[in-house]
Amino acid sequence: MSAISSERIPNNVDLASNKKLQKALEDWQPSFIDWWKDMGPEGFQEDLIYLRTAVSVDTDGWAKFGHVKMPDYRWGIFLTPPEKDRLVNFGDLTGAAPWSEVPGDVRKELRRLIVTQADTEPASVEQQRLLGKTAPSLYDLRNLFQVNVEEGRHLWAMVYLLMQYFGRDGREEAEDLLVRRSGHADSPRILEAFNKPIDDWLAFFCFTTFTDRDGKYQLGALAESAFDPLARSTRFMLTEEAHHMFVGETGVARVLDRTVQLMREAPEGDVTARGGIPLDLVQRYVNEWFSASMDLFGSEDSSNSATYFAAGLKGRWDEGNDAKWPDHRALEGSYGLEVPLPGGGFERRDIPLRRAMNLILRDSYVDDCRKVVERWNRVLERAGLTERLYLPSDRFNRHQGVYANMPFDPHGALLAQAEFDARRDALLPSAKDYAYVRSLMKPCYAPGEFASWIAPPRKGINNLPQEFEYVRFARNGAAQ
Ligand code: BYC
Ligand code: FE
Ligand code: FE
Repeated sequence: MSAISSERIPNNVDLASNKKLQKALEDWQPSFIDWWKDMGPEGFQEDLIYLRTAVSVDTDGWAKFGHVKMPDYRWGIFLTPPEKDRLVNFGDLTGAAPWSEVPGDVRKELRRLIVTQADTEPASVEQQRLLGKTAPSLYDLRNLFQVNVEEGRHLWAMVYLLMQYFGRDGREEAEDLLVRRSGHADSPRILEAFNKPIDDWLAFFCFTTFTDRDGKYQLGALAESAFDPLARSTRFMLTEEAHHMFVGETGVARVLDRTVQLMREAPEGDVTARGGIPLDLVQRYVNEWFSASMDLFGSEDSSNSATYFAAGLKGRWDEGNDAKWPDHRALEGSYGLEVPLPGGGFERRDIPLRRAMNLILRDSYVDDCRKVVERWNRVLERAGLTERLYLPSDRFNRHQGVYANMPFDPHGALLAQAEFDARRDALLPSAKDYAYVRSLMKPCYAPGEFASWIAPPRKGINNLPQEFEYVRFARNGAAQ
């Protein structure tokens, strides 16, 4: 095992002079590497991947490109530079100085938020570990691995906080993060969406569009935290998140591009006859991953969220924007919501604002998702099609919150269970859909070539051409 150094672990947290932290990370690092080799991308650990590595937080340091083996990727620890005279800008502590240590009275809550955030990062790597075997191109293969190593770095970012600020129980949590497994019957990941399989690339693109975007909003809320190291750590993570969402959004757009092309070539024909993915199937995947990601915001009416907000742990998206949030304490006012009654029908509930913080954060997220769908629809519009994609209602297919486990249709109308069951396969991906999409998932590893079901990207990575060798296989013929 190599010792921790800034060469091995690029950092701006002065690791070299912090012996205790260094020791804790040195003890944890081999477990991380074992986990990565076991649960990271299967079959590509020896190959050279054209990756972007962050070696500092400066504009010219956070995106160094070069071919590296994934286990040699330098998972660094970075906080954005401290903001001079920063003040807490929401909750009971509005106007107070932020903390550089964890206060005893919110230690448990803070640890829990950090552990929950941390848990999603390795979970997503586990979910995606087999996708390399069916990559539609070297460009896509490289993007998958870029996302995977960065999620690994996000785990390091949270483990740093646990070890530096939470002592022994922080170290125990760090160990447990490498023990839980996505989808495991006895030891699953914490949040539901991170236990769902991602078995094909359409699911991967929907996940990176919708679930990584939950990451953006949760990280944005934590970036407001009164706990300054958490705020600065999540702020830097957000810079990497943009690429993950880019991979998702452009991935789906390229699927649409290809489908539209096939529809034009044979207007009467069925795109599946020519290896394309039909629009209604894409919609069902959108329905699945959008609704699963909505669940990640927790309940619409949540005393946890009120506690987090009041204590200064977790703010709103863009909390610093006074025009958008004139009242940073949010002690007054309420959020009206139509809540289903046990005996049938709905009642309007006025949720006190602080208890509605999950919902308020989720609204910012949904606005963002809507813009993505509008951009996807432009592909259809430009092709002269009348079909459009849409986001299902916030009531559809929910497993958390006030609409959980009720048979709503995508417009938000409550159906009889039997009717929902009869329509289910038109609303959510069916066994047949999965089988079809899987039948398309054949690897396409020749530089510059793309699988039948997806159009090439407009541009390569880092201004390189599409046919660049984004992955250099250690052995001819690649994945074993
Ligand atoms: N699944 O008041 P409630 C990312 C639990 S993604 C399972 O409704 P709360 C990434 C909840 O824990 C961003 N359980 O919710 C993306 C609670 O349990 P207890 C991840 C759930 O606590 C892609 C109970 O239900 N970051 O980074 O206000 C790739 C009632 O709680 C779920 C974070 O989530 C669920 N979906 O909010 C890689 C930020 N939802 O207390 C990475 C940190 C709720 O009854 N986490 N529960 O045992 C949080 O802020 C909050 O924990 C949540 C839940 C927003 C998730
Ligand atoms: Fe992440
Ligand atoms: Fe991400």
